[in-house]
Amino acid sequence: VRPVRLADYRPPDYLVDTVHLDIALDGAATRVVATLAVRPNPKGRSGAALELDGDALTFVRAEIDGAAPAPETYAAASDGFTLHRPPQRPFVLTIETRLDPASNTQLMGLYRTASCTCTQCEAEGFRRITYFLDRPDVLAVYTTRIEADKAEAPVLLANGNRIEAGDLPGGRHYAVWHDPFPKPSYLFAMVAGDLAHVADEFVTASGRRVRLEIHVEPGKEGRCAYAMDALKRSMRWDEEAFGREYDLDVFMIVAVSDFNMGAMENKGLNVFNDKYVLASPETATDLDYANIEAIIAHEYFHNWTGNRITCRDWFQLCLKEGLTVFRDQEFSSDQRSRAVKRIIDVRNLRSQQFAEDAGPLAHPVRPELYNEINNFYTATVYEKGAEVVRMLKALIGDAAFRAGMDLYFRRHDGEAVTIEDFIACFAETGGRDLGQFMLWYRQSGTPEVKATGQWDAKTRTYRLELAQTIPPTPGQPSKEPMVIPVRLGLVGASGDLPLRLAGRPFDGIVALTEPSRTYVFEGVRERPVPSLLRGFSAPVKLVHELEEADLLTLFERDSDPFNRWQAAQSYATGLILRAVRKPDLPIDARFVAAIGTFLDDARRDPAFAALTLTLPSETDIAREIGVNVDPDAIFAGRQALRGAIGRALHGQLMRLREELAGAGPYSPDAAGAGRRALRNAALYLACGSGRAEVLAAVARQFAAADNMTDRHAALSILTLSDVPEAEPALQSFYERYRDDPLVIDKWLMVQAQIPTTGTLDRVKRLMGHPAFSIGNPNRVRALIGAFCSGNPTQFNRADGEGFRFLAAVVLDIDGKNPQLAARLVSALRSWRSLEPVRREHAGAALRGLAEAPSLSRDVSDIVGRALA
Ligand code: BAL
Ligand code: ZN
Repeated sequence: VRPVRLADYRPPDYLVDTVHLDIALDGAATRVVATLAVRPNPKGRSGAALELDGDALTFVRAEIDGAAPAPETYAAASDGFTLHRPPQRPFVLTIETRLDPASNTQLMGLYRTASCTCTQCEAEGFRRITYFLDRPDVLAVYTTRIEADKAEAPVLLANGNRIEAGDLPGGRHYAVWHDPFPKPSYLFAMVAGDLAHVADEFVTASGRRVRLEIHVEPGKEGRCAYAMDALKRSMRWDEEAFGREYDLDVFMIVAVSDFNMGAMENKGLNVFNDKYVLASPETATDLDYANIEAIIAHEYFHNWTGNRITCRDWFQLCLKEGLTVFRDQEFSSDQRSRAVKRIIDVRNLRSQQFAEDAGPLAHPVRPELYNEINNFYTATVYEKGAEVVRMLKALIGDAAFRAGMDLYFRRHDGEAVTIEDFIACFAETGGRDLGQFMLWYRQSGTPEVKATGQWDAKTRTYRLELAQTIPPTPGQPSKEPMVIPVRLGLVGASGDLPLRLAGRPFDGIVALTEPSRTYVFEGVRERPVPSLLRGFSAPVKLVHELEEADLLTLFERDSDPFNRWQAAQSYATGLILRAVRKPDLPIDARFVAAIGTFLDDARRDPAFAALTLTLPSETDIAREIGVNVDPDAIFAGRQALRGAIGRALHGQLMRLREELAGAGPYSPDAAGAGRRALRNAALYLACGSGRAEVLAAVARQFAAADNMTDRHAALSILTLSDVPEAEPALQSFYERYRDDPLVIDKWLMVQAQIPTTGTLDRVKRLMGHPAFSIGNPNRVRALIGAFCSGNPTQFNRADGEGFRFLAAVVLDIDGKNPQLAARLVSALRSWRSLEPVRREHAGAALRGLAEAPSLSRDVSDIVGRALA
């Protein structure tokens, strides 16, 4: 396969102004007639052939301006349609193709899911529906006519506004939709099926009435209320925070049960994985609710950042994704707690993106080359992409950032643009050169910032040296220094010290632009503890020389909540690392005592306290160790800390849990979720004591819970603790929710994560369970994804069985759904950091995959890069 390179970008030779699609659903003989108004692009090559993309298409016929072209003037194959010498004037090209949505197991293009026939086009699925210039810089106005059997598909939806509908002979009917906003083909969508819906209305700031509809499988209408509420809050927020109004008469969401991604922002017709729409207290956890809120917002926000202004080419994916993640993070911060949201996002960034950036799959936020674009919907493009926008805002300030966004919307509305276009807006409003800042888009790898500080009592100065290094990554052996915003303060005996830097009051942030630099803070009257990278102001690894006593100072006194949390995490990480290296040493009692003191005050901010009580994960510790990782030793080290806390503090933890017991019915709001999170974090730690009365309390919570958050937390504690109470709980959970696939996913997931040797056999057994289906991405991710990415000791078994299992499953799935298969392989992205025996097994599994015949481009790309 020839890679696609950013450097090779050329404007299209032809443009398409309008697209009329006539889609007649008829089982395996579904007919698509596309009528395209084509014209030569003045910026393209004059006289060039018109080469339309296609993928697995069955060609029926073509017409140019209403007449059949001579056979020698064109070529039609399943993977493309070429017009050798197209007219050098505007012309109308009509092409008919035939499809069978039911046999489309890739879930790209037009496919069947339980309740409907639907589409997924991003990134390159439109070419599986009809031949097209399937690239984001070809923007057209779409009119879509859908025809189907009325009984089978009473609901017919497409982008835009519905302009016509009616009955047809033979029990059929049709609808015509028109989207006035020019869009790239990846934003096309249609849905036809037997769907129920809930409707609402939103009045925009300028008084436009917008009809809101959420379409779901009949019977699921009662689970849409939270998604609808989140949608309305998102619409209001985007008006208030960014001045962005919605622009069509209707905004629709369709929830489907077979979906490769979380959701898709098609213009006016978002298609969602049902997991991120449907919720009720009995079936969804607080985390599910928070995810629904964030993803509903994310897809809605794409209407401006992605749809109205889109990407010139797929290398610019972060232009819409990084920015839109930033926007949804800000939304959730405003709706909930900013500090808590930041900690959750940084935890996720470190566990996903830092891991990606440290291994063979590392790539820049804006890659310069790809074999398969589907493999670049990554934590780096999304999450690091969002961090880059956050740094931009920190560097130029809130007002210039908002002005830059306004300018971006004004200048580029209706266009397909690049990161350079985006950044130019902020260079203008911020009045500064952002050339060095662009390195954040070009250089991969997590920069390391080393901090060394010295207080001079005589001169009352504190010298802080910051030095940056960026590790080599695939294709980038050496790096240039980046611009790194470091928010910081100095903490003294009674909190933050007032500071001066270079004779002026210090505004709290420095921008490190050189390999290293020393800052001399003046007027520092006592020995301070530096609080660096407050709010996690840059996606870097901070290396400092703080001792445990300093960490305790920050934990207790830092004005920055992120760094209070970070201090506790760093302390706990150090203790676990020590326990991994010297399992016989007792756990440091000072930390346990500090946690005890913290518990006394934990009620003040339960959500924050819950995060503080959440120990660093096994993957966090593995990342910290970096080389020769032994997941069993890490598990044991982490358990040692959990056990020490549980044994010392179980009484206090259980009392806190009692005091926080809910009053009144379940509500998914942030305050209620925070209380439940703290209660369950306390229960998990207390259970580390192994005491019978704690275990009994977990079992009672499982049985008596009035909401899924508490029931699921209890089940998870039981299964993770490998106690006899786990089996009956699993059994009863299954009986209770057997007809609810999204809840059964939780049942599959907790079992896949049991950290004991029988789990691989259990996972294999569950693959034969009637609740499991290898064709459904949610089921596969819940069972196989959770095992491979969420069970470090059992996936990374020293005998290599976990890796061999993954390879076999990937081969099986690859024949049906390459995108899903490729996602699973990325569980091996850190394989080189394992200790030699496991590393050898993991490498062998990857090499076995590489040698398999007829591997998809998706899987062979990941495997090839992982082995390179
Ligand atoms: N554009 C793919 C799904 C999302 O990021 O919204
Ligand atoms: Zn997105």
